[in-house]
Amino acid sequence: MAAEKELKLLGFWISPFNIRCRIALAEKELEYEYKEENLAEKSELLLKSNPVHKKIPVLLHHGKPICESLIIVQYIDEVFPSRGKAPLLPSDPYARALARFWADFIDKKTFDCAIRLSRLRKGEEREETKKELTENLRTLEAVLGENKYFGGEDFGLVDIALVPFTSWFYSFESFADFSVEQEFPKLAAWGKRCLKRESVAQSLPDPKKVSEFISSRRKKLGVE
Ligand code: GS8
Repeated sequence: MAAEKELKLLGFWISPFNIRCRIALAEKELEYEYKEENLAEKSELLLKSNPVHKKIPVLLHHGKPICESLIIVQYIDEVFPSRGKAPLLPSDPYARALARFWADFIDKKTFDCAIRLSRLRKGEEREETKKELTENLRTLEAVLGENKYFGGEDFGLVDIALVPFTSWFYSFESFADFSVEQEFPKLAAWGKRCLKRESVAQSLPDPKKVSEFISSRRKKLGVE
């Protein structure tokens, strides 16, 4: 299909934001060209496509750039509504608004907090950030409840927003001394359920590689 050949993703392997886009494209069974960026020396194409933030991921559709991972996932869902097993967003406007609210919460309250935590050494600030992260994960665990996925029976936007984070769970044990398995059994089980989907399994990096990457960054920052 011509439209599919016109999809190109600029990304970086470990980026949870990039992984979101890869999962959405895989859920829709779309073919695309993937270009791994060197973030220390960004390509002209990346700088031209995302001149505001100069960040990956960027999806190019017929050469037109779309930036910001959650916007990219929603764009893919809107442009290819009939592809894949089910839409990534529900049709009911209220349910859509809720999905967008929780995806935004994941960005602002979970990822941001985890990234900050990964840059801290042991001490008071680390304990406070860890507390903040665990409270936010507790909120998400309550939102998930007994559901299969965040939206109920169908895998969708909120799952895609959060699932790249599961490959960080292993690293928390080494740099933040806490076990997601023990503290958040529902989230841990949900993560394993998501991993059974081909789209997720083929997109998530090996948690040990993520841990090595985070550890080498911590060493560079002098916090390990
Ligand atoms: C975040 C993208 C981002 O942080 C999104 O797409 O959802 N809100 C955006 N991209 C990072 C890599 S992942 O840590 C990036 O491109 N960084 C390069 C830089 O800051 O120079």
